[in-house]
Amino acid sequence: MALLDILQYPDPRLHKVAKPVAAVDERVRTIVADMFETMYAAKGVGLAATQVDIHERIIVVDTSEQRDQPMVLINPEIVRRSTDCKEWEEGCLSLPGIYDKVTRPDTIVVRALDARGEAFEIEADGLLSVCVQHEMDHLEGKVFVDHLSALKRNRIKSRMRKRQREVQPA
Ligand code: K1U
Ligand code: ZN
Repeated sequence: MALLDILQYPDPRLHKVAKPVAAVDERVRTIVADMFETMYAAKGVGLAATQVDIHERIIVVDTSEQRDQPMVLINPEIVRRSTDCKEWEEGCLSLPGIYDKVTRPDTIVVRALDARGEAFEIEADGLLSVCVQHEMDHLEGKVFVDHLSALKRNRIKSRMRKRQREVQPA
């Protein structure tokens, strides 16, 4: 297994649209294992392949308190979303320390392939629902700050750029 580098906003590669996985094989299972290692090490509850510069439709999540319920979603599709929406405070491993409120459908039904290539469907609510929607946005090249006003987004962009200059002086 390997720890992967997580792209930091505003890296333009975070805005690439991921391609469907053609076959769930050993190559894909290695990516999944590396993504779990990276997500757990970063103390995240989810990670999309886009964030580790792999532009394929792969998501890993674990929203359990014990961190013992890993879930893989390959080629995920939302087949149903509730009309009622809920506001949640979101974070992102590509924007460490930045949190803001985003409104999304409360409940979703998602269809995906697991790590064996078998199709499954889950109904998600609460943090799992928010997390899966946030990760599916990543696969579309969308970051949670894209849901905020341009004013807030530009402030966050400046903060991230300043932080990156301080870490890596030119
Ligand atoms: O995509 C990511 O960068 C992972 C992200 C998932 C997420 C968490 C919360 C709301 C929406 C999406 C994170 O894991 S952020 C960091 C985190 O560990 C966390 C934040 C809020 C609640 C629980 C965990
Ligand atoms: Zn994120």
